[in-house]
Amino acid sequence: VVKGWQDAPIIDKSTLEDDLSRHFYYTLGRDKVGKSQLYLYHALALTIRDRLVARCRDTKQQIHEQKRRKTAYLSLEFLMGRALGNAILNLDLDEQVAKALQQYCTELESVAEAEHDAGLGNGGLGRLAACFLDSCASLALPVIGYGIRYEYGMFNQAIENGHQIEQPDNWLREGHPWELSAPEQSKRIKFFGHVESYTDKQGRVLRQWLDTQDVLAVPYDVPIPGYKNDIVNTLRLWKSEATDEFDLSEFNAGSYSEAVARKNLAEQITMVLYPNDSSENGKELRLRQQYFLSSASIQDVVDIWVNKSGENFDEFADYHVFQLNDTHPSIAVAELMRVLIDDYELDWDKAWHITTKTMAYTNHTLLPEALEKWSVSLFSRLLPRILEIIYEINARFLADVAQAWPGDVAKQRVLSLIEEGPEPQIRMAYLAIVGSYSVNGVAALHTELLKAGLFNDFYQLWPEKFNNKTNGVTPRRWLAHCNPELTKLLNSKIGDEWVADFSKIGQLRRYYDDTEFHTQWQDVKYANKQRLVELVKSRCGVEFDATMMFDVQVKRIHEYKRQLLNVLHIIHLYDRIRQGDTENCVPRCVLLGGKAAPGYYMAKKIIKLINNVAEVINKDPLAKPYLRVAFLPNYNVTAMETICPATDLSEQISTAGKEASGTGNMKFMMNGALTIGTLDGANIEIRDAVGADNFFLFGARAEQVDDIKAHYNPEQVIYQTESLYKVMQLLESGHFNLFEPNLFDDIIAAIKSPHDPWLVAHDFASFVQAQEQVEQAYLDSAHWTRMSILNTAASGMFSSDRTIGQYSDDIWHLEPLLDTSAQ
Ligand code: 26R
Repeated sequence: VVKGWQDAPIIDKSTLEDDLSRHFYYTLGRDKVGKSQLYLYHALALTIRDRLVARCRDTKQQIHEQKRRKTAYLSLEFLMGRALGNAILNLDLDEQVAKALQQYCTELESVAEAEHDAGLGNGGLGRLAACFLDSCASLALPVIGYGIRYEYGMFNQAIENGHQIEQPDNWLREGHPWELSAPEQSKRIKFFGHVESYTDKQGRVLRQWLDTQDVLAVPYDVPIPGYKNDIVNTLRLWKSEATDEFDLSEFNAGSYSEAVARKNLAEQITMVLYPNDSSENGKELRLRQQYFLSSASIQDVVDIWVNKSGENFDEFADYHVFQLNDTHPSIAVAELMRVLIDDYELDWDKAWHITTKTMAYTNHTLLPEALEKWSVSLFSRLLPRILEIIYEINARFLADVAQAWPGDVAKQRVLSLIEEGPEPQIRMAYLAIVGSYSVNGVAALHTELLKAGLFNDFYQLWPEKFNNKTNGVTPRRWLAHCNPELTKLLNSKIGDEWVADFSKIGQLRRYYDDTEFHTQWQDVKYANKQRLVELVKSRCGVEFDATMMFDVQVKRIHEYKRQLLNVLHIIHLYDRIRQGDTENCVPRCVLLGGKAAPGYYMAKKIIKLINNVAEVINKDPLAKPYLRVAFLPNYNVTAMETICPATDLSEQISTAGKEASGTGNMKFMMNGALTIGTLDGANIEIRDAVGADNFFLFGARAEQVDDIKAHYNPEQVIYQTESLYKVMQLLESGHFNLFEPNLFDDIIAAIKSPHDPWLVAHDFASFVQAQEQVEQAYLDSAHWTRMSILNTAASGMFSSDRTIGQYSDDIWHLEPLLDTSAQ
């Protein structure tokens, strides 16, 4: 503490109104004439940020003064969505904010609309990271998120003539009021160059990485408030910038302007998020992003350690964990080795001991095409020193393999970090497993499949490394914030403790048969459906009706998620209506939404099919009373906040064994939707929690899939299943592409192919049957309401607070910080 320095002034609730007007009129320089929701939003965000910054400083101080063990959560994606509503909820400022906004004749709901989503992620994996940050802060755990500050996040999806059009997401254009940059803590990141040996003063031969082209990593800190506990953690996002060095030859040749212009290359690294969540494509810029994030974050953690404890690393592993969110940042394993060996001159064994005591890896997918591999030749050019280290890790690892399987050369080949072939590749998942003390899957089935299949050899070698951490979602954003009406109702019955301790939601069971409560429950759902009706009307131009059943599938478009199966069912319903078979028909509105990776041909075709089918059905007056279909463009976090509270039926229909966990399934459940689903990912645990009677199960099981594939004959299945036969007839007749001949030929062929890995035709009949059970159940509204209540009541274990508690207990071993809110 420097004497004579003024302490930060206290900011509190009583000054919120004044702060808002100060920021509006002075920080932003606006006035009544220039009034706009955008500037009000910015002024409010700055007002809230002031309160976050103060607590963030205190939280950091606590971590540093007390020399705390902490976790660095490394992720290429953080799908944060909007921050304002969440911050107001967690800081308990609702009433203050409402009052302050009255002065401007407006309300929070309308001001909040001005905020752009921070869409720095593709889907499940990125949103999980965001839920985890909320839970870590709410549980007062010292966890810092490290990610990339992409200039352009996930693309905006427009639909033109039924096709997906990608538009850039310039989310920073109007400014990002939540972040604070700290340029003085920038890191240098090395690329290219070559490696040489040298001999140090003690005569040891060491390696140095020379003639590199360096890039600066500049940190931008985003505050992460805990729920009503005065803890504010940090999400540190790195932006790439050029160093001030010029290429000397260019400079001397008088090409000053060209030399300055070349600085752009450095800035490209963090320009855009790769919108791929399906197949890995090996682009050099993506590898640069991965190393950039890993190196900056490792350096940051090590710098903080050295500043406090000096260059002694004996206790480093007692105070640090690096959690790797999939293999994307797995190069951190080699980078930590490099920093310890090259920068701090530790010997290999010591460095390896520290690395394998601090790294932990989470796997998020079993799909072989999504497993990352990087070509050795690319590595040797871009990161020559890192490649050397990976070779050395591999040599030592293969010696262990030889010990475990004596004389088995084939084992060494299949387990090698380097896949041999015409273009040798580095297997990033293997690097992550070898370098980590913990390897976890994201749902029980997923972890079992990892152990039995993909990673079986590693499981035999190191069974103790493997563990499961079933995903969860934060009940703050996904219930308290997005469903205020239900929150009010819940609070009136069981109090509000469930927001901080979601295991308490189970108390709701007491009311599952209370008829007065049923009416209230139904009223809330109806009001939420009304909000979704508005959204669908304005975004899709389709008229939904809140008295009908809302059947929803929103998620990335992928063949394994089987939006196609959903479409076939919609066509089946339409066919029934046209045949006059409407006696037991429950009127329904079907909503689909999701983005396709720009290079994923089939996924884009599926979007077009959904839109064409929707158009035919929606303009048929015969269908109108029974069936309406919409595709919501640009599905994102904010859209989900309106969608999940309004959903009756949640579609979780992936081919069994393919969806690692799913997290949308949990958001729907919390908000009282019933699930129709396969025994896949966390669906299994959802069904176990709520009971088989309250879940609509269908389809092949994971362990049956291989057998079915061995004798699969979809043409025969179609021929033998009348309903499917009719659906395929309609589709093949061109009914949904009258003026676009052959448009859906590839989709038809995929369904009919004996090699269809997703078994769409196989599961159709079973799906239709389960949908008929849904109709039966929905017709009895008291029965449906009971099941709906039970779903919310049984969702306690799907809070990410539970998940993070387990990460902390089993992997991280963190102690909670002091809750200072009472003081
Ligand atoms: C390598 C690159 C192309 C890439 C592959 C896959 C980039 C991004 C992904 C995203 C994957 C890993 C993903 O989002 N997986 C999802 O993770 C969720 C959180 O664990 C799960 O709920 C979900 O089942 C899984 O698909």
